[in-house]
Amino acid sequence: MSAVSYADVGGVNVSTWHYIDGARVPSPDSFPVLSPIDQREIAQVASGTAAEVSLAVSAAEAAFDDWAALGARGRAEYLYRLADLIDANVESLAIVECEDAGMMLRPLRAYVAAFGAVNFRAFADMALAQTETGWSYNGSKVRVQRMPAGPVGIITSWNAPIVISTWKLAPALAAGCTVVLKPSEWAPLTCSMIADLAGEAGIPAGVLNVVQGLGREVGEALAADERLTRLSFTGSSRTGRAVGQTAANNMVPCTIEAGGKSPLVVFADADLDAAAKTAAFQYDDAGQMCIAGSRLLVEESVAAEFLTLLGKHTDAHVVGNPRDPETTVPPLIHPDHLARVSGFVERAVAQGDTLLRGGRSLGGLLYEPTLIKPRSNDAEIVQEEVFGPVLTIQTFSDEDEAVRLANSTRYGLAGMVFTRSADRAERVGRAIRSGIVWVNAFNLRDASAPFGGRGMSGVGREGGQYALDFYSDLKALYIKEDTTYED
Ligand code: TXE
Repeated sequence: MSAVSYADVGGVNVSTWHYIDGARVPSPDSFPVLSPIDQREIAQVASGTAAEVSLAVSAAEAAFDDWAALGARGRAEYLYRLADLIDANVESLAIVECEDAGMMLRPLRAYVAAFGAVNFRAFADMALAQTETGWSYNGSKVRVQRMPAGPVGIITSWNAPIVISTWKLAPALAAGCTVVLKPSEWAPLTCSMIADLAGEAGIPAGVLNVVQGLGREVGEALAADERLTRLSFTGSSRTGRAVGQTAANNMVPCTIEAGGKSPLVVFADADLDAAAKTAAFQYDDAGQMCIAGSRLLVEESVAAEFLTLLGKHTDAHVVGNPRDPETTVPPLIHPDHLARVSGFVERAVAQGDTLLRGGRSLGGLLYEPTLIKPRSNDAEIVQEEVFGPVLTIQTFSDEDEAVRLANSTRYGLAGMVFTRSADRAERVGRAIRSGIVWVNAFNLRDASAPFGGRGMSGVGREGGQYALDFYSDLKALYIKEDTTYED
């Protein structure tokens, strides 16, 4: 690979080598990173192999005992410093995430990039607040202890790299684990910046390692490394399955966060304008959100009115360059992904679904906000995750049918319900089978709450104590209270 170990991305220098044992490490080969904005090559990034993965896992293994021994208080000092450094570098992180992942610069600057800091502070605080429980049992004291699990592997996706990587890194590090992170090859650059900030925060060498490269090479080697004690994955259901199988082979607990096909259910008694506004918001980030409510389910009696309101809010979207503050629908991540998204729409039309709006590429990787009325609930466009600015709309006649449709896919990450009835909110909120339900809201995220899905949406829960427990081994320690031992 080239001797140049950094790329100039929008005026920000980003290291393109791996970060292993506190140092930058090259590989013989590299892969190109294209900006979704104009498909220009913005970096050549070190393309790792099993050799670099092995080096990184060795470093994480060697660093583990000292990091674990620091305790929650000692680790929190480092994590707070890292959070402060992320805050101090929000502008650079925002610029690079915009160029690299095509995410909108305005929200990145305003709050999205800062989520990295929010995550490190929140999980450091939660780890500090943990207390050991204990009680007397049969002449002994039993105590439940949390032991950091060991070195862990984290594999992340291209959408929202800062938010998703720190959402996993923060609880792992706060719990006392050391980490090898493999970012997505389609948007690997801000994870590299976070590694540098971790170094600047003084986090000891080997505690946080980043190996860049392709899924088939680095992802597979990382998942298969038997020295890892946990695997945490965000990406497609298909890869999630493969990672889960490898984890099962090694008897390693894993969390898999694999997107969804979440319902957004609108009852006739809802604030229809608010519901339509939230429905149109699902086109934000070009629909590349795992929690997107991409299936609109609307009570028949208000469907016409809802469609008009949805049209009004969709008209307000600006499809364009994510650097432009007015843009709300940025480009899709990659030409392959554009082909995938438009393929879904073309097949839907060919199979007899009705295109109500959009359905065209707008040049580059831009794609129109698209609305489809499927011919049946079995249609591919209803059942499969598109991960683009494509929504379907279906109607229902009563609450039972709404719940049946809401629960009719293999996924189960999120659900949204719009109603003014508190009783219905309770009933339908409970009946929707998914990891999260928002009533009259969308994307409220408390770091203390569980996050994750069922079925093809994944395995396990992230967030709060659930994440800290995942990265810990629970131990029941019995110590006899009476010290006079019999023999
Ligand atoms: O996912 P992949 P991609 C969905 C969405 C999208 C589709 C494909 O529908 O269109 O997934 O996205 C690494 N062993 N979501 O291609 O391939 C890979 O390098 C180990 C949902 O990005 O699953 C990357 O780092 N690792 C979603 C990560 O896995 C492997 C987020 C995810 O890649 C590997 C993104 C292998 N064999 C996409 N192959 C969400 N849940 O939010 C690849 N990887």
